[in-house]
Amino acid sequence: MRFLGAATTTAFVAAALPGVVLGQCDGGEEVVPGQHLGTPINNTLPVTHIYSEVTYFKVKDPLGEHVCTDDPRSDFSLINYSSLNSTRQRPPNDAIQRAVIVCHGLRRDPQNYHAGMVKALIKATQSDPEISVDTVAVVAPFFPNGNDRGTAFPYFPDGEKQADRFPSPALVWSNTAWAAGAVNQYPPHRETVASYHALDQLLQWYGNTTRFPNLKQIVVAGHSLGAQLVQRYAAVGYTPQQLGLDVPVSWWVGDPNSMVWLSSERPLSTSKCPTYDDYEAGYNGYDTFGADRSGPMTYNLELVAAGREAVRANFEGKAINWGRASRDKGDQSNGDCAPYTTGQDRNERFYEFIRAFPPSCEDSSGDNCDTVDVVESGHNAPTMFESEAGLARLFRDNWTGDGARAYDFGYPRRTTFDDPHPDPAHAGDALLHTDDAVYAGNMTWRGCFTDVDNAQSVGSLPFRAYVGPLNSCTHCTAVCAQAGYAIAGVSWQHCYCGNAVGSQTVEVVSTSCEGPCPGDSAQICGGRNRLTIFASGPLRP
Ligand SMILES: *[C@@H]1O[C@H](CO)[C@@H](O)[C@H](O)[C@H]1NC(C)=O
Ligand SMILES: *[C@@H]1O[C@H](CO)[C@@H](O)[C@H](O)[C@H]1NC(C)=O
Ligand SMILES: *[C@@H]1O[C@H](CO)[C@@H](O)[C@H](O)[C@H]1NC(C)=O
Ligand SMILES: *[C@@H]1O[C@H](CO)[C@@H](O)[C@H](O)[C@H]1NC(C)=O
Ligand SMILES: *[C@@H]1O[C@H](CO)[C@@H](O)[C@H](O)[C@H]1NC(C)=O
Ligand SMILES: CC(=O)N[C@H]1CO[C@H](CO)[C@@H](O)[C@@H]1O
Repeated sequence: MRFLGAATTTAFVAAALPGVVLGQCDGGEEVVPGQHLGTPINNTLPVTHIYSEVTYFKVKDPLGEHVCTDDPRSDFSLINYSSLNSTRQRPPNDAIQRAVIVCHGLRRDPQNYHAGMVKALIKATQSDPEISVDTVAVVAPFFPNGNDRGTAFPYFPDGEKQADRFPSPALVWSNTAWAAGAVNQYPPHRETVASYHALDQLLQWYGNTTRFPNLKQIVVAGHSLGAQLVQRYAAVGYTPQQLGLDVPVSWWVGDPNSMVWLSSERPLSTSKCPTYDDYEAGYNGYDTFGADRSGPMTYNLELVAAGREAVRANFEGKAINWGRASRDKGDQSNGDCAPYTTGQDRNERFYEFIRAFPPSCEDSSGDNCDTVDVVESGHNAPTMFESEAGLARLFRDNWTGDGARAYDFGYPRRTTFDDPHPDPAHAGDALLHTDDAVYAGNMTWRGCFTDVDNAQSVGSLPFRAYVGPLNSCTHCTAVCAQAGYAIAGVSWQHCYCGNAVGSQTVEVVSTSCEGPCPGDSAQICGGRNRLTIFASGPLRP
């Protein structure tokens, strides 16, 4: 992802050991999240926008195990980037009409996500002056890992015990485990706070109309790995009702690399991936997730124990706003085979997910209306936030509390199931990449299909007719028909024929087949590991 430029920072590594003792608070009162300023954490984190500041949010240990330093305010502390108002002061609570919580991606750069979101907010201001830094609270929580030591939180390399090396109350997670809700790794021996718990407490902080009397809507947004966090959190997270929130929450999920699957079925072959259903891809082993690195999962074990249908119902009860970048065909699975069982790249995985678990906007109250927006963009968070679709979901929808929300953005649609909140102005539009022609042998277009890839081991069509620069749909169907086959498949220079597709072959979204044919650039000849298929009868006998 391109962002506003990497901020350079000088590492903060304290020279001397501080006089702090971590332990159970003696007779300490119960900590209430945000009850007072979180304990400040020494750091050298950059601030990348004039309307941003680094602040600290006190997080309550869900199991009641407090962290005490000699700072009387101490308990777990989550670094959050908060927004300032137009006079660069903390806005008064009663001015806030909306809270947007934005989760950073793999690079753990909340300063850039905060700046990107504030930039989008300022863009929204241009057409609606009420929506501004004076009325919207943007907060970017930081989920640091050990690599951020000395920059995001103090580190004393000479400390004898781990507690001496990591003495601060900063919540720190192992590697990328925060994106799947694992418990914290530091402070050491206090490994009980799931990143999902920290998000719950942010929601409870804002979703309280005694504190924020004019708040109408909370949005939890994430792009890329931040979107994985948001999707997994929406799936297993407590409902706004369970959290006692007074205002609705919507979830903006932009371009995740993978998603937690809500059943044990997968659309593509699982034969190459025995671990395909393990958490964080499915829910096998949820309760021990992260135990090898910090502590086992502590979050909402009851829901997962109740089974997939219960998790699915929990997810489907929430308002999910999907943001899908049209040109994002990236993949960052880093050797993990599980994502490939749901698609070969982010584009396919997204459409397979919504095919399996269709978004809907049928609820008449509109409170849990899902939307799907296709945005002309690559894998780029600021572009997604600043698009018309982004501005609607992040800031405008239900701005006044009257329930108004924009229709889905991005036509023509890719599939029949990606339009949960259809724009009536586009009713009846043809889908992208459909082909109505009748080819040789009475073959017609059937769509885009998988072939051998990271998931599939069996080829899709048995006979390779030719490989050549003259390949086109017209030519390949003619050759296959003449040879007596009922099915033809094209992929770039390759032409395949058969009478049935292979056992592992499945149809995928049409945008996986976008390559112009070498012999006729007006026709589409498949894509990477993907075939455009034509047939005169059924694909399987
Ligand atoms: C932060 O660092 C300063 C200077 O090194 C030190 O005096 C102070 O006690 C530290 N505060 C915390 C909360 O660690
Ligand atoms: C900005 O915040 C300050 C301090 O809370 C407040 O007094 C002021 O009215 C706010 N400005 C605007 C324009 O809302
Ligand atoms: C809501 O906010 C008020 C005012 O800050 C506080 O007294 C109250 O405890 C909060 N309620 C909950 C459930 O946290
Ligand atoms: C809009 O916001 C109001 C006020 O928070 C809430 O009562 C209502 O349910 C929301 N409507 C929708 C459709 O989200
Ligand atoms: C061609 O296929 C269509 C259905 O796709 C069928 O109705 C028609 O009879 C077929 N024509 C021939 C000549 O087989
Ligand atoms: C809760 C939240 O997102 N923002 C908090 C960040 O930290 C500051 C200072 O502790 C609080 O005032 C904000 O409310």
